[in-house]
Amino acid sequence: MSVEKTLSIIKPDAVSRNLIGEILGRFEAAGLRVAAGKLLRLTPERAQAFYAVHKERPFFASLCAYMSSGPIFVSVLQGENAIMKNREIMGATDPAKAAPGTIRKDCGKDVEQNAVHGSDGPETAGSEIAFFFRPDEIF
Ligand code: IDP
Ligand code: MG
Repeated sequence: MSVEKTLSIIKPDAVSRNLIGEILGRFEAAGLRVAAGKLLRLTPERAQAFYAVHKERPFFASLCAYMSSGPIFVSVLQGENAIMKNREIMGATDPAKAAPGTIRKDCGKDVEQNAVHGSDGPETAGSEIAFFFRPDEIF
């Protein structure tokens, strides 16, 4: 194991329900540290660029509309094994299938509006962090 950085997004459904503190608290309680963070709103074009890997999926247009529908809180989480640890704390993509105690189980609305995003591997973590943060914004 090693100290890693990963990108986390608190999605519009969770920001609108006032869950930023609740969700960041869960990351901190699990030993992850917030190394960068900001509230912003994606344009539809920026959302399409962020989710380009999914552009052939049937839910792509709806996903990008949703992700640009309101503010999101983006952060860099740092810690031992941060990428997989974050995925475990988030839970499965579909809140209905996510394990008890996970963020998506407790805070997600449905398979699309599932409260949080987290990078799925070292390469995506690097590119997703660079999508939102300059090096001097990361501590
Ligand atoms: P992940 O966020 O758990 O990595 P991905 O398969 O990468 O899941 O999907 C990216 C995002 O697209 C999901 O978090 C969710 O918001 C949305 N999504 C995934 N599958 C579906 C679906 O079947 N219907 C609607 N939206 C979906
Ligand atoms: Mg994914």
